[in-house]
Parts: sequence; structure tokens; C-alpha cells
Amino acid sequence: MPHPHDTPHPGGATADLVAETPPATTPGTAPGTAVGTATTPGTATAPGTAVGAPVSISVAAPAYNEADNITTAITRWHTYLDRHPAVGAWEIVVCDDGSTDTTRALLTDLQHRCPHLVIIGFDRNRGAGAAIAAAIAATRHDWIVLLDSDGQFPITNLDRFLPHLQTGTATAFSGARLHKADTLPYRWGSAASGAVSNLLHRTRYRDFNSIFKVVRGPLLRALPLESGGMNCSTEITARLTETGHTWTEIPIEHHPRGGGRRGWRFWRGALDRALFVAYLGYRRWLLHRGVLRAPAVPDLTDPTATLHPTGTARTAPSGTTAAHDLSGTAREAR
Ligand SMILES: Nc1nc2c(ncn2[C@@H]2O[C@H](COP(=O)(O)OP(=O)(O)O)[C@@H](O)[C@H]2O)c(=O)[nH]1
Ligand SMILES: [Mg+2]
Repeated sequence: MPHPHDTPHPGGATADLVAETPPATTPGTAPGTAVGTATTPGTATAPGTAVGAPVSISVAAPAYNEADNITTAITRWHTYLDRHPAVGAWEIVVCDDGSTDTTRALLTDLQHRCPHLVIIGFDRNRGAGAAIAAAIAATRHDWIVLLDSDGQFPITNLDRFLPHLQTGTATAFSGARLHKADTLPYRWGSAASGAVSNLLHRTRYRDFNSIFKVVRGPLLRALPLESGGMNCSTEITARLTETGHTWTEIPIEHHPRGGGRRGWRFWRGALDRALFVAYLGYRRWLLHRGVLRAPAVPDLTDPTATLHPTGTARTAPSGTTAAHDLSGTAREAR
């Protein structure tokens, strides 16, 4: 079966999915405030992307027991991507691995109205990290946008990123939540682990743990990710930094959860984060000693580097298991 997005913008088939309309931005302008800078190898104009041309986008998101939020989230993403003049071909890949509420049924229903929606999953719950890695592996467009499906990261944040994508100023952008809409213990925990992660990586990112990221597809698909639970955002920031790339941070809005409950408990999550950051420190040391090698990723400054939507980076590494693809398209996932 062909990928549902082989024909971009199917038009009328999705007309009943309507939410907020994106503002008609002027392609090429840069309303976002870049608070970091990109350095080589991330400074090249995206090969094959004419300056100001619409960009192709895959949204990748995990979803677990998000029945309260999933319909609103996907409807908003759909409307935004479908109508934004700076967005060309697009898709939304959601990984729901074993929700026990009606998330899966709602996704299937949404898919009838939104052929751009690709649903993948596992036969059991494997955690947000596994889910986001599987969703990334299943994407096929030039840029990947990472989002949560609980409504905390409005897709309208993309307004500030799209001009940068069109001009190809960098290959990896991260949304910095300057005002986090989380309770104090969660904000403190994130600030503390972000500060230590910055120290370990000799970086000065304002929001090391933000999952709202926009990265060139071939680059993110090539990044080996191994976190299972809620440390995937920290891991993506760290692992790309290991490869010598620099994140360009752009301020974003962060909202309270739309409904439902977060999928992890504070103390368990805090312990897991502390262990994960300790592991990052150990990795840094092993990399420094040459015991480990940094992950190999495509050099996107090379015009022959894959930008093809069905490039080799989509092949899952060995040791992975097949994901259930509810759209009927053959997919592989970590
Ligand atoms: N597929 C999948 N998604 C998950 C899992 N746990 C959390 N998520 C999703 O990950 C995102 C972030 O989770 P959330 O509980 O809001 O944590 P937060 O990072 O503290 O906001 C949401 O979209 C969740 O639906 C999981 O086990 N599997
Ligand atoms: Mg959340």
C-alpha cells in the first residue's frame, strides 16, 4: 500500500477537520528570536530546498492514554499544517503503544478524516522514549517536528521556526520554554537536570529537556536513541550534541495539559532522570577517553546526502521489532 502522503494535500477528504487557522506568514521572514547559534556542520542550506520554498514536515508524537486530548491536538495540527503557506507535503505519525483508554479508537476515527495521519504502536506499552523513537523512524519528510499529544506544546509555535527552515539557517532547532506551565517541583526538577546536562556537555541551553524540536529528517532518523521512559527529550538534546551539532533554541509557548494526567509519578521520574543524567556523564567520559565513538550521522552539508523522503535512514536498526501499523503501511520501529 502506498504511503498515505504520497499525494500531498488531499484536500476535500479532510475538510471536516477544522481548528484554529494559522496566520499567513510571509515566507522568508524570521519572527523567532534565536537564542543559540548554529555552528558547523549544521549551517548549510538544506540541499534541495530553495530559499523561501515550502518545506515538507513530519510531526512525530507519542500518545498514551490521551483520550482527553488526542482529538483536539490532531485536529489543530492538521488544520495548521494543511493551511500554512510555508508547509508543503506533511504527515502526522503518532505512536500509541497500548493505551488502556479510547485513544486508539479515537486515532482510528481521526484517520478516516485525515489520511495524513499514520498510526503505529507496539503490542505492549514500552514507554514514551520507545514510542517517540518508533515515530521518528516511521517519518519520511525533510523536517521532523517533535510534539507531545497532550496539548502542552501548541503547534502555532512553529510560526517562529518555519522561516528558519525555509532559509536553511540550521539543521536542528529546539523550543525553549521560557515559562513552563508545570508545577513547581517539576520545573525545579527539569531546571536542575538541565543545568547538570549543560555542564556535562559544555553547553548553555536554556531548556535542555524540551521535547519541542524541529530537526532535519535524515539527521534525526540516523540518531541512535535508547531511552525507554520519559528521558527522551534530554537524550535527543544530548545525543545530537555528541555528534558535534549545535541546537538553535527558539522561545516557545508552553501550556498546561489539556486534560487527563501525566504518565509518570514525580519521585520515580526524578530518580530515573538522575540516573539518566549520570549515564550521560559516564558516556561523556567514555567518549572523551575514546572508549566510545560518537554516533555517525549524515553530513548534511554534502549535497548528495539523502534528502529523499524514502531514504535509507528509514530502515530500522537490527534488534528492532515490527510495530503495528494501523494504517496498513509496512513500518519498522525500534
Ligand atoms: N506512546 C506512549 N506515549 C507516552 C507514554 N508515556 C507518556 N507518553 C506521551 O508522552 C507525552 C508526554 O507525557 P506527559 O505525561 O505529559 O509528560 P511530561 O513530559 O511531564 O509533560 C504525552 O504525549 C504522552 O501521551 C508511553 O508509555 N507511551
Ligand atoms: Mg505533558
